[in-house]
Amino acid sequence: MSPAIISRGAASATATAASRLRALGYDPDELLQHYRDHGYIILDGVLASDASSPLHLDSLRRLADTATQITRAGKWPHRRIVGNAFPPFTQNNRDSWGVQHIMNPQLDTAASASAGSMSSVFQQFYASSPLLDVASLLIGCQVEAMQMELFNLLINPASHRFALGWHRDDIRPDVSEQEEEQRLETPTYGVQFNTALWDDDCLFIVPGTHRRLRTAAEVVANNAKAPPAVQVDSEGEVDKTFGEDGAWNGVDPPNTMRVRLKPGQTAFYSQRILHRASYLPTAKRATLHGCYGDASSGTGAAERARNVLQHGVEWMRDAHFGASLPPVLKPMWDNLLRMDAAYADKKLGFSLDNH
Ligand SMILES: O=C(O)CCC(=O)C(=O)O
Repeated sequence: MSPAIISRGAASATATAASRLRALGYDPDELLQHYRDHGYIILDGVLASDASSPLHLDSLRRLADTATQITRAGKWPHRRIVGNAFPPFTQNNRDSWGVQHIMNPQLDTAASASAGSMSSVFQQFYASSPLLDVASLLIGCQVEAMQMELFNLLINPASHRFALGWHRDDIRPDVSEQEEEQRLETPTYGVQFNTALWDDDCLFIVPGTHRRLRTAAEVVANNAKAPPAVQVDSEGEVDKTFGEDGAWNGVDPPNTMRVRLKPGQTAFYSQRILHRASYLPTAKRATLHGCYGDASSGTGAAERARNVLQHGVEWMRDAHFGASLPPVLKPMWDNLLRMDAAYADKKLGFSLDNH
C-alpha cells in the first residue's frame, strides 16, 4: 500500500494535532514516518507526571487493580475470558484476560466506588493529550471528526496460560492473495494503542506487515491455531509451545518482534499489523487498550463497524453516558452512534474465529 493511502488527508487534518505534539516535545513527522513504515510506534509521556493527577501512573494502577478485582470476583460482566476473543462472555467463572468497557459509569456501581470516580478517570485518559493527538496524527483525521471506539484494560489471567494466535484484526487468515491485496488497499480508518501500567511484554508483531502481502511463512503463522488455555497448577510445569523468550517455536515468522513496554509507555499499532499475544498468570499485567476511528469521510464506518460492534457496545447508546463525557469526546460519541445506527442491525458477525 502506498504511504499516500495510509496518510489520506493527513497533511491538513493532522496539522493541529502535530502542532500540539510539537509543543509537547514530540517530532510528529518522525512518529508518522515510523508508523507508516513499520506499523507501530512506542512513546513515553502519555501519563501525567504530576503525582497528584488522576492520570498519574500510581492512580491508574490503583483503579486498574480495583477493576481487575471486581472482574475476577464476578461483579463486572464485561470481560474477556480465556479461550475466547469476543463476547458473549458468560457469568460462569472462567478466568479473565481483559476488563471491557472501562468508561462505562456502571463500573463505579460494580466497584461500590463513588459515582464517576473510576469511569470518569478512564474517560479523561481516553480524552487526554498527547494520546488523542497521536491518534489524530496517525489516522490523519481531526480530533472532532474521529469516533470514539473501544477502551478496555488487558490483565493477566489469574490461573491460566493463554495465547492469541497470529492475526490481523479484521482480515481473515484464509483470504486469497487477491482479496488480501484489495483489503490492504483500503485504509484502516483507525488505530489501536496499549499503555502499560506495569512491565508488559505480551504483544508480538511483525513490523511492516500492515502494508504488504504476507510472506509464505507469515501465511503459515497466521493460520496456525493458538494452543488452548491451560490451567497452571504446578509451578515446575514446562510449557513446550513457547520458549523462555516467549518465541512460539516453529511458528513465529522471521522478523517477529516482542513489544516490551515499561510502565507508562504506549505502543500505537495498526490493527492490520500481523500480531499475537501470550499471557501468563505469573506476570502481572494491567495495560490500557483502546482504539479510535476516522469518521471524517463517511467511508470509514464500513471498515470500522465490525471491528467495534462485535465487542458489544450497546451500552454506549445511553444518553447518561454521553452526558458524562469530557467535552472533547462528545462529537466523537455522536460519530460512534451514527456508525452504530447504520450498522447495528446488519449482523456483521466477528472479524475472526471466536477462540
Ligand atoms: O494483548 C494484546 O496486547 C493484544 C490483544 C490483541 O491482539 C487484540 O485485541 O487483537
